Amino acid sequence: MTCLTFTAIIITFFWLSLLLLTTTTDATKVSHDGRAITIDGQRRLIISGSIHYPRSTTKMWPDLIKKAKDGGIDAIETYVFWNAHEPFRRQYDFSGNLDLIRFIKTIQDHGLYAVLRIGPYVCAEWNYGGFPLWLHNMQGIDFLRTADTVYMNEMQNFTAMIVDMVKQEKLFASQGGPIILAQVENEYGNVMTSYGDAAKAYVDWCSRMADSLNIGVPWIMCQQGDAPQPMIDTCNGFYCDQFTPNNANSPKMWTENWTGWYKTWGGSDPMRTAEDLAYAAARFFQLGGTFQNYYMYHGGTNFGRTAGGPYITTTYDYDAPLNEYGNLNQPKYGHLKELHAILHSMEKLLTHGDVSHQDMGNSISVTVYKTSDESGCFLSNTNTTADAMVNFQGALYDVPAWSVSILPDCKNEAYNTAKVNTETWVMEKKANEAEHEPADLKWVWRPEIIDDTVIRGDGEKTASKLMDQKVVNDVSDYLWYMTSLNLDENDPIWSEDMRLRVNCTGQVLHAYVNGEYVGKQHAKFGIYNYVFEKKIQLKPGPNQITLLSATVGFQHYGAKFDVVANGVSGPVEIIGKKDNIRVIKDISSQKWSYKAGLTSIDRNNKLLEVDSSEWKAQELPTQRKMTWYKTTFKAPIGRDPVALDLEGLGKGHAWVNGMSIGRYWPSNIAKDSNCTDNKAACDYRGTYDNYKCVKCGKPSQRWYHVPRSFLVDGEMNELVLFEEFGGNPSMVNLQTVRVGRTCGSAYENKTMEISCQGRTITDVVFASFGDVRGRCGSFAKGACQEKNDALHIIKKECVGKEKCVIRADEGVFGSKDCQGLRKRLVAEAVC
Ligand SMILES: *[C@@H]1O[C@H](CO)[C@@H](O)[C@H](O)[C@H]1NC(C)=O
Ligand SMILES: *[C@@H]1O[C@H](CO)[C@@H](O)[C@H](O)[C@H]1NC(C)=O
Ligand SMILES: *[C@@H]1O[C@H](CO)[C@@H](O)[C@H](O)[C@H]1NC(C)=O
Ligand SMILES: *[C@@H]1O[C@H](CO)[C@@H](O)[C@H](O)[C@H]1NC(C)=O
Ligand SMILES: *[C@@H]1O[C@H](CO)[C@@H](O)[C@H](O)[C@H]1NC(C)=O
Ligand SMILES: CC(=O)N[C@H]1CO[C@H](CO)[C@@H](O)[C@@H]1O
Repeated sequence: MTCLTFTAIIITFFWLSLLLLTTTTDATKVSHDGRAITIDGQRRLIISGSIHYPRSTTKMWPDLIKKAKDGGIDAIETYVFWNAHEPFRRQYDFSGNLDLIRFIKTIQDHGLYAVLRIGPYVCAEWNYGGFPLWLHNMQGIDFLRTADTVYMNEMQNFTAMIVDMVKQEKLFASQGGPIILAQVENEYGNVMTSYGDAAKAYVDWCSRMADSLNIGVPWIMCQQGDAPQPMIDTCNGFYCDQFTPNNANSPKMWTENWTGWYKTWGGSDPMRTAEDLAYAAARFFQLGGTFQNYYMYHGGTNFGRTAGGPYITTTYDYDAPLNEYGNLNQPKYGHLKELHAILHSMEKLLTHGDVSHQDMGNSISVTVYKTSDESGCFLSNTNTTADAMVNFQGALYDVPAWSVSILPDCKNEAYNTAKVNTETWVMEKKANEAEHEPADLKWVWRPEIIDDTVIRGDGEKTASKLMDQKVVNDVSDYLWYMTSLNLDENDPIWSEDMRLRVNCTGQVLHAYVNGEYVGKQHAKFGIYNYVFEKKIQLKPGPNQITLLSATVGFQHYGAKFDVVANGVSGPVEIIGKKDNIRVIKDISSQKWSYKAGLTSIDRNNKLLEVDSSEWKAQELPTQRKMTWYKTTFKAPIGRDPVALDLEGLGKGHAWVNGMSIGRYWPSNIAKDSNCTDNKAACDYRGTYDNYKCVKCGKPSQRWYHVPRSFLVDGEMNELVLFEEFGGNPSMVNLQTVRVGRTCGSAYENKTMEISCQGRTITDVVFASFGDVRGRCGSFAKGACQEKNDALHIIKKECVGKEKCVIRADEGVFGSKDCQGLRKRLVAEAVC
């Protein structure tokens, strides 16, 4: 061996080992045992939060993810939205807020893990559950989500393509990326019995197909009690403490912890208290859970036509820890942040410790986690009304009803889910300081051109039957159904009293006869079929009958939801009445012609240019149907998020600088019998459901988020509205959303923080230390009170500052008449 070769070998060896070293150190090995997900062999306690990338903007992503990280979140979970990425078969869109790779890289840049729920059926209150409509319309397809070869081929094609894209960017943990888990299908277990034997074959196929994609990290299937190995079955729900996975080797994982609930048009505003959400999470970890995901951590906005339902609103706020605008939803955010810090501090114990449960009666139970060198305890009180003093290992602990106390050392209470030590922010909407709105908004208008449809009945295609809106129209919410009815006075239905009756499964129907508007009707949320019936005037000879059906999001959930009818399903009938006898003529199978969409919207719901001469400034109409309105405005000064107040309008769609901010429908008022005006007023105790704490009596949605990135500072911005029902734009205005008041709260010996999101505290209007009653906005001193002037102390400490922190210290405030009452320091400040 010569020296030269020897050196060459050494050098080669050096480079080779360097190469090996870089590839091996980058890769993370994700696996699991029956206790937890393991990362590089270590069991981990993982708290995850859902943020769906298309429900915000690329500009918002870094801030949302950073806030999630600061809130103690370890992983960001998202679905992948098939119909957004492949709107037309094999034509893909990953631009703007659909840039999935950029979203995952943003998560990676913040040092968080990612959970990729590919589905590609996603539910998610998303239009058609994420399925593209072309899939439904493919030749030879029967049902989606079952062992149907046409469907399975397409599903595999999309799933494999997403996996390939992600692999190419090395984003799976096995490649050094942030993705630790992936999901195939979604809550199929809830509906599978409706698909018969094919269902089991489909689940097995999903599992094999996913497994064959070799992603190097575990796959999960949520709500799938029979998930085949190696798929991990996981739980979704408001509570998952009682859940047991289907395999001893699968950890207890909660993939959807509903932080609140979604809102529907005509529905009320759902709220879930911070105390109850923290209770659900703490109970889950008390009873052996090690992976939990908040659905949603940031809900965001259903821009464009992405809302499903039917009837899901444009806002998808979800009462999540980060609100629709990206602001902290306090106290929920802060109260959970504290919980996360304590759970993380107990990671080793919760993932390795021996567990013992002790039932102490009257719904009190104690759980001890113990390793050779430490122990940690949970004291829970699941009684819905009775607070308890729990005598545990010689000490007394105050555990309120429906709460969990965590004692990381089994001695000191570090956290109780019902004792909130985080401030409550009351958000306010502020007028646009850049101009005097609404007076400064100069509107122009133009009618939607409808003569061709309502007078002439001109369509783009014809059929001798009524067609489903999914089949004809995937370009907008609107489909025109037009037919000509020839009548003579000898026709059996000819009479003084003739009516048009239409069976509908679309959400809204407008009817015209011979160019005259007959009326409209819409269904209520949860009711998919309704009958439209109105008196009409017909004439001898041809009569033009025109129906306009409008959808408000396609169904996204339920067994075989994909074939639920949408549109004028029929029959369409003319009813005549002679001598009190009704004669019915079914005109469903006449020749109908169809026209989809509106004149100036393209197939992606984008606005087309309209000649400026078509817009009129004179005689601005109000309460006029099918009307376009346009105005320009100056962007509100500053960086606070912007909301568009659409009070006064009926129903329609809004665009800012050509970008859709979604459907609007402020005339739809929330009617509900189970109302609580204020979240603080709603009792956190007892099992939560989506009817429990709701706000009613107002428009379901009056304000619409206009992302800052849609606006141009210092220049005029354009707002365009398509008003379908008729409304009055004179009250429309822009506002900014920010903290208006804050109410600090801290139990004895905890610290109270009040802050104004970067602005200064201008006044303190209430302060007390004792058993304070009421809630933020209406506090009152209790029977037990402070001795010293709390208001004075806090004013001195806080006014003029951005933030102040004060300990609820008996030594500072003093107290009288408290005999064992639970004391807290409370202050209400104005920003
Ligand atoms: C998806 O189908 C197309 C043909 O329509 C094919 O070219 C492509 O390779 C398929 N992609 C995957 C990932 O299977
Ligand atoms: C809750 O506590 C009350 C009062 O102590 C008691 O009457 C009730 O039975 C308890 N409920 C449960 C489910 O333990
Ligand atoms: C029309 O709708 C009504 C109400 O949903 C229903 O009772 C009736 O059966 C429907 N008619 C047909 C022919 O579907
Ligand atoms: C009120 O709440 C109950 C359940 O608590 C629910 O069954 C009912 O439908 C709700 N009423 C309305 C109008 O939503
Ligand atoms: C607060 O701290 C004081 C002094 O350490 C102690 O005497 C008191 O019991 C504590 N109160 C509570 C509710 O923990
Ligand atoms: C079974 C069930 O209700 N699943 C729901 C879980 O929450 C998501 C998001 O709210 C819904 O899409 C599912 O329908």
